[in-house]
Amino acid sequence: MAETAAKKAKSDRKVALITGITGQDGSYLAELLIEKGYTSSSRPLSLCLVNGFCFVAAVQVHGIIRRSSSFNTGRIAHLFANPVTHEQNKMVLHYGDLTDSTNLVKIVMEVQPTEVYNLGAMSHVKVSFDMAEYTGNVDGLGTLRLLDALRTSGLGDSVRFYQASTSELYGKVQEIPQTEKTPFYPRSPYGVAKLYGYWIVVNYRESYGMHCNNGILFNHESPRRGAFCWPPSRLLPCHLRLVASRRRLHLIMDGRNLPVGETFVTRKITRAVAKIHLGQQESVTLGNLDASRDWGHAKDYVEMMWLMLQQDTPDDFVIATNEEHSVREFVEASFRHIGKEIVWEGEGVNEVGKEKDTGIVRVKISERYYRPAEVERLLGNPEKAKQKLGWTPKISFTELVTEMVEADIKLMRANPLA
Ligand code: NDP
Ligand code: GDR
Repeated sequence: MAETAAKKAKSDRKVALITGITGQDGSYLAELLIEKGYTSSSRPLSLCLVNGFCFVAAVQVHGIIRRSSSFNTGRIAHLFANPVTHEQNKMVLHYGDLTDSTNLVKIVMEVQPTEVYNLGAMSHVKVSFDMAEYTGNVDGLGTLRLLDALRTSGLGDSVRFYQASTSELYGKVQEIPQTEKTPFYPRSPYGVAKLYGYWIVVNYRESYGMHCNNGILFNHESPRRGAFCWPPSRLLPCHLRLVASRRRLHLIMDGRNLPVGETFVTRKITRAVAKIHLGQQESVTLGNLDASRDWGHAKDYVEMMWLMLQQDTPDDFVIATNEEHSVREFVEASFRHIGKEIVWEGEGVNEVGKEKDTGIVRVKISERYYRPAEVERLLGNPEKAKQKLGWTPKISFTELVTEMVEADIKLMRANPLA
């Protein structure tokens, strides 16, 4: 009987390990999992009675963070500030890196996770053209390293694995909307690295019977979407130089001039809208306005990651809203929120700026933000996830834009240098 209780206790253990916990999705996922621990009982650590034996059902979230010369834990700092999370050891952080196999083995041996969420990645598509090898190493081989650490540590039979796959796998349009069956045609080193990640996950599922899942997530955003934050020192390997010219910052790498602070387009737009609204910025410069994306909210999408790992059978799922908007439409919706009308003046022409008091804003277009190869359209059909996981996104496009613009206005008002 003691053995049964011990077995049951082990199977009731819910110990999650998250790579990329400091990122947008990692932070929302950590919150969600900690919350789940609370909801299973009125107390975070629940006492369960099985076959007359009493044991503690451990619900814990572990995260892997990278050592960096400046703090990179801003998105999860509030979880430390929460005494329940902190004092009761509900969230534990480990230094590690997806490029370091021995460290990954050490962490999984120590943590003995029951669920692993592999969200760690060099996640910027345009940057992946500049850091192609590194991106392949982290996003592609990193996935293999983590899977293999779990298998060689003897956790292959018990652990459930979530891989952060991406709509970037579809790349060049083969079919609209994209489903789990649409052929892949990645268009960037990032997409190609993630393609390796996708297939190695399928391979470990088929070869070793591991509970490995791919979430093919379409773009999802939030006020926590990655943005340039001063100082950018952690972006600067020693062979890069940071120089200031004409009051702009540039990175000089291999003699090439890179703009500092690559950020994702939605957050770039909402930050600019906030700054323009507060009179802190004159204009915004963007790249390809015609690209279109299926944008959802990160909070909705992390719930699905968890749902995938609660299924008996592992599988791959498209997660999307099935609604498509161009970058131009995102810009329009954002400026509409602050009551500004946009004049699209001569795309490719750079001499534009804000016309004060007219309520009109003009947007600069620069080739600097174009990619060597573009993904023109992404629109996902999440029917399978709806049917099998009972999942539907709750936050609409307009609500997403509103939340992001409002959050950035609040942020910039409090700290114009943010
Ligand atoms: P972010 O860029 O916000 O976060 C990436 C995370 O990965 C950060 O915590 C970062 O750490 C960590 N990381 C980077 N390099 C390494 C490394 N070498 N070893 C360990 N960790 C590393 O991404 P998101 O939260 O937006 O996305 C999460 C995952 O989902 C990523 O894999 C992304 O490619 C994928 N994805 C994202 C989509 C989206 O629209 N957001 C859509 C589809 C897939 P640090 O803070 O130190 O930089
Ligand atoms: P994406 O997101 O490449 O889809 O990858 P991003 O927001 O960077 O670009 C979306 C589209 O907007 C166009 N664009 C610009 N993009 C940026 N970053 N900056 C600009 O100024 C700009 N102007 C126009 C781009 O060309 C592109 O077509 C995101 C990441 O989160 C990936 O990790 C994830 O896998 C995919 O979404 C799904």
